[in-house]
Formats: sequence, C-alpha cells, structure tokens
Amino acid sequence: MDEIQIASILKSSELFPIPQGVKLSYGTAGFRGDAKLLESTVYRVGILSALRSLKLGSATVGLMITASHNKVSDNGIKVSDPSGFMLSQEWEPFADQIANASSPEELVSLIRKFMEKEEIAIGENNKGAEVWLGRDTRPSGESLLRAGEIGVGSILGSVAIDIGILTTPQLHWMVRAKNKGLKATENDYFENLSTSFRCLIDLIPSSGNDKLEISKLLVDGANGVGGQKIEELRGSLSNLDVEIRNTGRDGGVLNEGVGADFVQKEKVLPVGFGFKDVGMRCASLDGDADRLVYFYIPSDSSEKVELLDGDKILSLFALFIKEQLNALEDDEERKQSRLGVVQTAYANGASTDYLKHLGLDVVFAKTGVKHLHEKAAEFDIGIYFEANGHGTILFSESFLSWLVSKQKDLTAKGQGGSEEHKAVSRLMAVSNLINQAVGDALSGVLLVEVILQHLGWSIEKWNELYKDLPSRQIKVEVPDRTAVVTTSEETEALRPMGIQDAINSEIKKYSRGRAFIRPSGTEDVVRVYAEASTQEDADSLANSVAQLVKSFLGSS
Ligand code: G16
Repeated sequence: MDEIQIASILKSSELFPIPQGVKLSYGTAGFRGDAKLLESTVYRVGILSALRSLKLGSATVGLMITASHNKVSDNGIKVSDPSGFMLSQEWEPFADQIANASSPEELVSLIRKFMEKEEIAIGENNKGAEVWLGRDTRPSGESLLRAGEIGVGSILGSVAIDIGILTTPQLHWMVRAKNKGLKATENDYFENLSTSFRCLIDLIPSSGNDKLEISKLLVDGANGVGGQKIEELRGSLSNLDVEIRNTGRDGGVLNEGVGADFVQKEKVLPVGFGFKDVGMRCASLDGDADRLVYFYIPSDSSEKVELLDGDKILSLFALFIKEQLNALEDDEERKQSRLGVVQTAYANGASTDYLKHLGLDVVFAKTGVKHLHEKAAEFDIGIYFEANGHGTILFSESFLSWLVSKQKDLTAKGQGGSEEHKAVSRLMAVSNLINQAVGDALSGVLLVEVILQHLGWSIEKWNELYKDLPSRQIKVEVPDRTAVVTTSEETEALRPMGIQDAINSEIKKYSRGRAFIRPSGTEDVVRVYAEASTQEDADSLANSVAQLVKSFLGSS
C-alpha cells in the first residue's frame, strides 16, 4: 500500500470516528444495531467491499444498508459477494477487526496486513474495485449509504454506484447477474420474475386449470420496501390478484406490529388485517423482503391465525419439485438427482417428519442463511428454509446444463408436448423464478402462488400437509448475551455451565418436549424456542426456560 493510498484512508477515516464503548460484531447477517452508532462501521465495510472486489478481479460486490426485521431506529449492513451469496465467512474476522479499530492508524495497519496476506494489490495494473450500494426505506439509510460510498472511494481507483432503494434480494440478484454478464437492472429483475412466472402458469396442466381458483392474495408489506416493489411488479403479472397493505405510505412504522418476523414469532395478525379477511390467503414480508410467511384466519375464528411458515413453504416447494423429478421417466440417472432440504433447529418437528416421509435427505445447519446456503449447494437441487421464512431453492450448474440439453433432446425427438418435456420446462422456469442468490420474498410469493394454482389447492389444503407441533419463541434481554455458547447445531448450550442440565430437566416434564436457547446475532437478546404436544405445554416450557436464562445470566 503506497503513501497516497495510506493518506486517502487516514483522511477519510477522520470523518467517521468510532463510537466509544461499543463492541461491534459481524453477527448472523452482518453488522446491525442502533443506526446512530453505525456510520463508522458502514464506512469501514465500504473499504472491505472494495478490497473484496479487488481480490476477485474487480468483480462487482454489493453493499446493502438494512436492518431487515429489526426496529426502524436500527440499521445494518449486508455484503453480497460477486456470486450474489453472502460475504465469504473467511472475511468475517477481518470485518470484525476493522469495525473495532480504535484509530485511523490502527485501521490502516490492519488493512495493510490483510492486503499482504490476501495478496491484494491496488495500482495502475489493476482495474479498480466496483461496489453497488442499495438501501431499504429506513430514514437513516441515505446518510449511511454515503458513509459506505466514502469507504469504497477511499480505496484508490474504486467506483461506488448508488442503486437506490431496493429489497436485499434484488441487490444480490443484480450483483450476481452483473458478474455473470447478464442484464442486471431492476427492470431486468422484474422482467425475469414475470416471464418465468408466466411460463409456469402456461405449464399448469389443464386438469389443474379446471380447479383453478385465482382468489385474491393479501400482502402485508411490513411498511417497508417489499410492498412497494410488489406494487411495481404487479402490473406485469397476469393470473395473480394482489392487494397490498402496510406499504409504509399510510403512516405505518416499519416492522411495528407488522411483517413476517412479527407474524411468525407472535402468531397474531399484523396491523391492517382483521375479521373482514376470514378465509383469505395472506402473505407477510419482512422489512427488506428476504423473508416470507403465509397465514389465514380460519372461518371458525376471528382472532386465531393459522401460520404457514418457512417450513411449510419448504414442504410445498419440495413436493412440487419432487413431482417434476418423478416425471423424468426415461432417465434413471437424473430421476435419482439428489434433492435435499436444509433446516435449522427452529424447524418444527412435524415438518422434519413430513419431509423425511417424502423420502428426502434432510440436513441441519446453524441459524443464518449463510450456513444453510452452503449445505444446500451440495445437492443437485437444494431447498433451504428457516422457519422464519428465509429460504430459496438452489440448482447446481451441472443439473441446469442437463436440463437444457434434455429439453433440446426431447424437442428434437418431437416430444415437445410430453409430460417429461413439461416437467423439464417447469424445473427450468423455477430455477429462473426463484432467486439463486438469497431468499427472496417476491420470488417466493410467485412460486407459492403458481404451485397452489398448479395443484388447484386452497391455503387450507396446503396447511393440511402436516400439523405443526405447538411451539413458542421468546426473547430474553440479558446483560451479556455472548455468555450463551451453544453446540454447532445450536440445540444445546455449552455455557453458562449447568444451564443445559437445567433445561433438560424442564424438557423431561412435557410430552414431545423440545427446547433450546441461543444468542441472537441480529438483536441484543437470547432467543428461547420450545415445542410440545399442546400449546399450553409449549408456552409453559418456553417460560420456564426463559426463567432459567434470567437466573443464570441476570435480567437487563
Ligand atoms: C437474519 C438472517 C437469518 C436469521 C435471522 C435471525 O435475517 O439472515 O438467517 O434467521 O437474521 O437471526 P438471529 O436469530 O441470530 O437474530 P434478517 O431477515 O433479519 O436479515
């Protein structure tokens, strides 16, 4: 690193002193916290993004300013690698180090060492870095984005491009498309969604069409960016009647009493939904539209919410994909394609039983899509979903190439109208529709909707795939959540010493009891999950485990 480069970092970092007494940590999905404390962090992640781009031959990297499901006064940063996936976990320790560097000199020294280790060069022989920056609708987003731009710009020769207000998955999709040499604007994203959705609609069997009922879908936009983007997309979609509520334009507050996290955790209706909506199919997005859950109010109740969470979306997707694979009649090898699903400890036990009953490989990963994504990528078709509604379907490159040649083959043989050709075409359309970079509520909604139309199913029928075991989640505020350390699958607590034995004694008291605790990586809380054979038991188990957390860690 030469003197001019050093001077550039020293000068710009003077603008963003780090807040005193705050320890920043990369977390489940990047840095997150009170927006007022984050300018220096975003600036420094801007530098990191530029270095990441240089490391990967000046490929475009994405930087998203969002705190997703958190309250509106929080903000955060997610980084998209050039592949469109989350930032490589190998770079997280460097992110932690620079975010906490106490002076501009220490920052420069850490960057210099890291560049040497990673053999990153800045200079005339290299093309500069390119970073695309997006933000959600939070009021703090604009100034934080400027801090990110200055961070990127402090690495000489780098270009920072402000893409504007986007959903997180849109930015990941655009970054991936750009680096693959494909059309990568927001319009291209919308066009890709509407074209592949149309293709799947056209492939609905005529028997399915007879049963087809295109009833209205109600969408809760969490008062965030997702509802606004569905409004933009709606015009180019046929066969879908959508009413969007909680767009944030009517004075509602982001994620306050609305959104996928609220509906899934509290199991209550979001603001703006009520008795008038009994029996309607409803979907809820989170603040940056990377999560999706469905729900409805059963006709025998005006208050109860029937939740169809990420597990149920995963099950619907798995069923549909399996049906298509089964139609690949004359190719035994590909009929055996490895279809696998990835869940976390939060997955409802009944969903795991159902997926295994379907004959699928079910594997478990730690919370955080970065962990699930890695495991899903090991299959020909890997479906991953967290119960909170974050997930997608990954198709391997080799499987996609096989699909392309199979489709050509069948067409050449005059079998263009065969069931097998249709199944191949459906799989190709799903791979285009569903975001291959990260979980995406917009593409998720479209895939759920077209599968329901394909099967001729109502939301109640979909809900009958299996019956969830009653469960409860609680957040416990403690003085130091990092005092909880868990095993790699997060099902057992290793620290504080003795807490797991105490939790086990509680679990034993309940039929089908299961419970675990883990520190959140996005909020300053310890999360408690419990399930049991009745709702009363699940609530009681969750409450007693929460009490244990308080007695071992203290309340804050
Ligand atoms: C992020 C991650 C998810 C994770 C969630 C909650 O979601 O992307 O994978 O499930 O945080 O994490 P934790 O329990 O550690 O707080 P989002 O939608 O908030 O970005």
